[in-house]
Order: sequence, then C-alpha cells, then structure tokens
Amino acid sequence: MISELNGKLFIGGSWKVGAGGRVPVENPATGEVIGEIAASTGEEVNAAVAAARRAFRGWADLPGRARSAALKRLGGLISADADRMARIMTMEQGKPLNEARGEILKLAEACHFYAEEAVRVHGEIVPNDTTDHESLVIREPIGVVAAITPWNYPAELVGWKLCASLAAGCTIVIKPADLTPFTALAIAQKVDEAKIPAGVVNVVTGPGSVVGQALVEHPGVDKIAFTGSSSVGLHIQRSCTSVKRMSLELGGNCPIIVTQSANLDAAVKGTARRSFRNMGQICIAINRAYVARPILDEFVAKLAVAAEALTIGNGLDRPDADLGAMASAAPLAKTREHLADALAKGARLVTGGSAPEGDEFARGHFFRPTIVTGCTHEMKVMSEETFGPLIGVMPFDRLDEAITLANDTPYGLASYVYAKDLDEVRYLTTRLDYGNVAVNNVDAGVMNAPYGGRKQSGVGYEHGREGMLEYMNFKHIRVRHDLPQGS
Ligand code: TAP
Repeated sequence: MISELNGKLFIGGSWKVGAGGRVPVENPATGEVIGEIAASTGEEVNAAVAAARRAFRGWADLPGRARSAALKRLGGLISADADRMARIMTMEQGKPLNEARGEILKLAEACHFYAEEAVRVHGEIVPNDTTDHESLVIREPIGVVAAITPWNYPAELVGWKLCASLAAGCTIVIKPADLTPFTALAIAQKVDEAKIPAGVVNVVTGPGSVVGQALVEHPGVDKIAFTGSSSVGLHIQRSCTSVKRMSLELGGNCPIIVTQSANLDAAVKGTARRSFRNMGQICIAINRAYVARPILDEFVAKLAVAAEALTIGNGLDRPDADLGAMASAAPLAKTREHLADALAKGARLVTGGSAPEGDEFARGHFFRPTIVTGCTHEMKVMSEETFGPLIGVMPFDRLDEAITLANDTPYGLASYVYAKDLDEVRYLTTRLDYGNVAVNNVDAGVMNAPYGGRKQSGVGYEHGREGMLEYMNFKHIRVRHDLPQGS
C-alpha cells in the first residue's frame, strides 16, 4: 500500500521517482519506519510549478460544469477507496482507523461541496452615477496555488485547498507535512484515476524549510495557501520575496465558557470531545475552560469521569478506540512541558498526566487525557497552544470577567459557549474575538460556512463560498454605452 508511493512525486500528471535524498516516515503508534519520501530537489519544485502553469489556462477556461464533473469523479473515487486511504493515514498519523475513515469521507464531501460551487461562480453588475456607464464585476481564478499543509488532518487540510482551488479554476502544487505525506500522495492517485488533466494537481514532498520555502519564494506561484503553526505562518509572510495572495490558517488557544445556565452534562460531553479528540492535536481544540464558580467542582468531577472513559489504542489494531497515538515525539514533549509548567506554578492534576501502561503503548507516542485545575494565565496551558491532550480549568464570577479571560490571547481561531440563557448567549457571542464561536456544540467548522482565524490565528477563510473566493481575483470592467444610431 505504502511501498508503491515510496519516494514518488506527482508532477505534470506523471509519477516520478524523486532524484533527491530520502526522509523516513514512522508509524507513531509503534516507532516502525513505514516508508520514505523524496526530498524534492529545486529542479523538481520548478518542474511542478511549471506543470501547474502550463495547465492553468486550459483548466481555467473549462466551463464550470466540466470542473464540477471532475471534482465529483474525484469525490466518488475517494469514497470508494476510503478504507485503504484511512489505513495509510492511521499508519502515518496515529489516529484510530474509524476516525481516519471519517476524515477521508469528509474529504470526499469537500469534493462534492466544491463541485456544486464550481457552477455558481457569479459576478455582479454595479450601477454607476450616470446611466450610460455600467460596472461589471467578474471573478477570475488567481493562477498557480502552492498548498502547504500540516500533519494533524492529512486529508481534509489538503482537500479544502485542493477542492476550492480546482473549483475556482486554479491549478495547484501541494507540499504535505513530512510526518504525513502518504495520505497526500494517495489523494494524488485518485486525481490520476479521476483523469483530471495533467499538471492541474501536483504533489512534491520534503522538508518544509527547503521545499515549502522554495514554493513560497517561487515567482511562478501566485498564491500561498498555508495551514500550520503561527510561527511558520509569520515566517512565510515575512520571507515571501514578492507580493502574492496568501491565506494563513494558523494556531489556536481556544477557550470554552460554561455559564450557570448551561446544560452541564452537555458541556462536559462537548469539552471532553473537543479537548481530547485526535489527542488534542486540533487547531480548534479546547485548551482552557472558564466555568461559573458555583458549578466548577461538578464540572471538573464529571469531566474527569468522561476523560477516564476514553479508550486509547493502536489505531490499526483498535479501529474504534477513541484515541490513538500522538503524531510524533514533539507534540507529546510539548504536552509534558505545559503540564510540568502548570504544576510548578500551583495547578492541581485532576486526571491523566502520564502515558497509559502496557506493552501496547511501550514504543508509541501515547498520553492519557489530562485535566488541571487551579490555573492562572501565568501558565502555558492557559496562554499557549499545547496541541496535546491537556486542558486547564479556571472559575469565573462575572460574564465580563470570562470574556476578558477568554480574549486574553494573541490567538483568535475558535471559542465555545455553553449557556441556555439567551441574553448570556448574545452577550458572549458578540464579544468573543474569534473567527468561529460554537454555542452548545463543539463543531466550530462546517463545510458550508466560512472558517478562519483572527489575530495570530491567521488571515483568509476555508469552507463555504468564501473558501472558493480565496482562490479568485475580482476584475472590474467599466463599460460606457452610447445610444445606438436610430434610437
Ligand atoms: P508547521 O510546523 O507550521 O508545519 C506546517 C507545514 O509547513 C508543514 O508542511 C511544514 O513542513 C511546512 N513548513 C515548515 N517550515 C516551512 C517554511 N519555512 N516554508 C514553508 N513551509 C514550511 O505546523 P505543524 O506542526 O505541521 O502543524 C501544527 C500547527 O498547525 C498547529 O499550530 C495548529 O494549530 C496548526 N493548524 C491550524 C489549522 C487551522 S485551520 N487554523 C488547522 C490545523 C493545524 P514539514 O512537515 O516538512 O516541517
């Protein structure tokens, strides 16, 4: 399954064996090397960009319905092969097989959503001050997109960029994360099978600081679509050598506010899901909880029960486990560091705090869902993105205090509110300085509504019609009409 993708690049509609060095890829649940990818050379990056450039005009000039049909074919092929693609994802990322399969099916859903958008690229006619002039505002695809993606959602975070840019009429060069490259190469196999024209989609692999950076600086790339850490996002913005369109979907440090009017059991269930799913390696994971003081103890006790009930396992052997391995040693080390920092500064460990015991967990990057209380904003768990299965909890006495605490962060990606009182809901949702606010649920992103961050969480949107507009330029055509002869 993986050996056929070893060392391969997808450039100009052909599979090539990369000419550069090799980077090993590990299964984070076992530490075994499952394959190796090519570190693309400068020539290979140039070839991918050139292929995307050559394909651009033909793809952009196709009727929207033809691009839509191609995306539907792609979505169908991905759904049909979801089991195999999910195994690849679990082997390189660590999430349980059933969850990986769900992500592959959501990628297919993105194909179908943007297939529908591709036939609805409308413009506007804007009235002028004089009746003999008319302004037409049309939309045109930007050109060649470089998509640079992280490892936590190896299919969806490629897919949102791929589907929206193809629907808009752009062509694309994808550089997936070194930890999870095979899912992106498996997507390229489906692109190939879907007979999407050569060069419309290309995949190069290799270290971000070399291959990703080459795409960022490449004069043939018109737009960067990046998802990853705020530090690399800022570096990309600063190191871009020419003006180009950019969307940056970056880190988060997401709060939940639980008021006294909340359905407590629902709040606990939602918090457990959104703090620990995918081992907390979600940009919109709940990192910190602010709970009305009278219900704090009950909330913490119930959250501990919910966290302890989550099953952990090697995602291939236990497809239905709630949690798998963390994707690598780095996020696990950061989780331990944030926990140690909180405990050193006076937090109390409620549950978790160590790896699960047993042979099954001996060689992988496993950690138990962890809750700390008695937190302050001096602690990293409350002020930095942990990107691991750790949540800090604090009480609040007044709603304005909860808002101040929740907004006390350089990030602005997602926030959560559990409250039944409508006045509280309105007060909180209008004051939370976040691109996404989920109320009485924890699914802050859905395919048909714009999804993006504020402040250091980024610029631009994915999902929804707005996600496709990120790949389009507006053109204003101002026309003067004279009265025809004989009128
Ligand atoms: P990063 O270390 O930032 O890496 C993201 C991607 O950028 C990888 O493909 C990486 O390549 C590449 N890269 C690294 N240095 C680069 C450079 N100088 N130029 C161009 N590309 C470069 O992030 P990560 O650790 O993979 O992912 C976790 C982060 O992503 C978290 O902060 C999380 O919040 C964020 N994230 C945000 C969102 C949204 S929607 N806002 C969604 C998911 C994740 P290598 O893999 O080779 O290093």
